[in-house]
Amino acid sequence: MSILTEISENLQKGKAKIVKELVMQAVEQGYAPEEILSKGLLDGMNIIGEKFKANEVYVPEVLVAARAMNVGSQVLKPYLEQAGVKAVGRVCIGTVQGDLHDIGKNLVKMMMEGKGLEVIDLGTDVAPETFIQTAIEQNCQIICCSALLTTTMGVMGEVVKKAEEAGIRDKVKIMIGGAPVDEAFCRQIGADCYTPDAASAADAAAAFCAAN
Ligand code: B1M
Repeated sequence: MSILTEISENLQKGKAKIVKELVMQAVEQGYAPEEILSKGLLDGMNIIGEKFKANEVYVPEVLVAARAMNVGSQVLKPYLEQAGVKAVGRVCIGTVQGDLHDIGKNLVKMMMEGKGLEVIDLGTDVAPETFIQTAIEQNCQIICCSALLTTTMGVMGEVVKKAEEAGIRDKVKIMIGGAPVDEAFCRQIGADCYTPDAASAADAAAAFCAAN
């Protein structure tokens, strides 16, 4: 069994300590950090997601797998960052109000930092006003919103509205993402950019900051 498969399987079992050790070993063996992330950690998390959907596993199993995912991601973080260049811009990121899912948001943050962006992490359950206030006070070029629930994705539209009301809409880009979100929704709420995954979000943000 390859070490990436071992990472995936141990993540699914929620074995955070073993996942941490295996990720370190994979780095030492010369696997690219992006490959460890996608074929090890993300693969395991996707399988858990499918099992959760099919009621084959329940919230506690998902939680321990998520913790193992975060522990493994933390090990990879400096290696992903090594590929980055000096800060090309500043963004704030958060999971929108009512939504506590933060694994995808943390990955986006990590990838953006890997691209040399300074990222202010507002955490989860972030009110639209907090995104706007942070963007103004911290002079952010981009507000990044993540949502995983169909019941919370609408909050992203509120962020766009509040940015308009605060008079910063022409100064700050609004990027959105998360499983229930797509390009059509992005256009519908008047946000600037939808990307389907963390890597393309980081590319889009870095490109925007470099051009402005
Ligand atoms: Co939740 N959950 N969950 N959950 N959970 C989902 C999202 C769900 C699809 C599961 C299902 O039913 N099949 C479902 C939503 C259904 C819907 O809305 N249509 C769901 C539900 C219903 C719930 C609860 C309501 C369950 C309950 O209590 N009855 C509850 C809600 C709590 C709340 O938020 N208020 C809940 C709770 C939880 C846990 C706490 C147990 C846990 C979260 C732990 C944590 O995040 N710390 C959890 C998990 C882990 C999931 C699943 C299994 C996995 C989500 C995940 O982390 N995926 C998920 C099922 C699934 O997705 N298959 C599910 C991995 C992550 C890397 O992907 O976040 O999509 P994702 O990020 C991707 C892209 O979307 C993108 O980049 C990442 C990859 O590169 N991306 C962006 C994300 N943000 C971006 C921003 C960008 C750009 C790209 O630009 C700014």
